[in-house]
Amino acid sequence: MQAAKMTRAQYGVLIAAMALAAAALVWMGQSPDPAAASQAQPPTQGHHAPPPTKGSETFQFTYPDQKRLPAELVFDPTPPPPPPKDKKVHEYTLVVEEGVEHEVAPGIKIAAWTFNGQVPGPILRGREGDVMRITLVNKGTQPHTIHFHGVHPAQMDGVFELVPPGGSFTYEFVANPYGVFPYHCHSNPASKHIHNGLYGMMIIDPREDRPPMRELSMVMSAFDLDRDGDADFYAWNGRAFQYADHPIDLQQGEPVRMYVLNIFEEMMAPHIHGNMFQLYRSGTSTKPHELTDVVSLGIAERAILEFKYDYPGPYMFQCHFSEHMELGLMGWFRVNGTEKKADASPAKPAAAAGHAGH
Ligand SMILES: [Cu+2]
Repeated sequence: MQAAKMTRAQYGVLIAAMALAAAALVWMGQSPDPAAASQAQPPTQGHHAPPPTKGSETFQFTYPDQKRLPAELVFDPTPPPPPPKDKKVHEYTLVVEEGVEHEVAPGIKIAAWTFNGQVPGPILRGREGDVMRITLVNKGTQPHTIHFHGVHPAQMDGVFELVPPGGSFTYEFVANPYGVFPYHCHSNPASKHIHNGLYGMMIIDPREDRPPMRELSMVMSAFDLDRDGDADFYAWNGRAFQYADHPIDLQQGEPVRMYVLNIFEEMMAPHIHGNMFQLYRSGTSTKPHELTDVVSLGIAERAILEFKYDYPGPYMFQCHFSEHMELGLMGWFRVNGTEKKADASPAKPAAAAGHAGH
């Protein structure tokens, strides 16, 4: 589907089609029938036209009662803290399951393949020079693996040693170098295993901690529900618009460190509004490479963004590819003033309607 060229009316058709497709997916446990989806009719609502997408201020400020993702489903963007320096072994267990219900947008549920029941998988954290010991338990019906980025022996690379259904395998390596890394299943076809949800972020801290800050981690991905090669939803941390429905509260002047990873097979361009950030490409340096407000990340690329807001108010953070933003890759920082506990909920703009994302 060429969602980029859609009118609002067509977007309504898309949502209806996706709802039907997702229902079929859940019921049948297999790919939905595109023919059935194409017969779906747009929802008949009280409005004369379907609401604009959540990527626009019009939606955010004009349709406050629009269906939102339940708060309990929101992916906590706070990574685990840096590990204590005397802890030399960092152990995790990742359980793979198939057919886990995952709500990618309000009411749109897919049968995901998951690490520990979630998309993306858990945020793993260790320290340079320490041992990472990660056990994969395969509760699925087909072989799975974990492939980590970073330096490690070939037999820990998660490509050749397929873990059979009912089996387990422990990956162990010395974390090297420090930085931000993806991990994902590498079982064939990897495109299917990754797309279905088997991916996550690993943070390796330098021996000397980075300066303490409020930390956020964000995995950028997308979901192509009918597998027609064109993604239907894009997301920060696995659910479209979740931080639009539930903004992230920050404090004026509070230093923030955001770990960002693009795991999808398109270019992404994370961008924060009303601010600039210090960019640490791949997180492999403690000295910033650049002061900017947007960075392009190809597939599997990642970065650390450090910033603080000088002024209170609502600020969008988004992927600068407009289609990605309009289909879910946007959210809000609600920057609270330090002087008094100001109500920083998004004020209704007088003339900003429709002027989103720039
Ligand atoms: Cu797999």
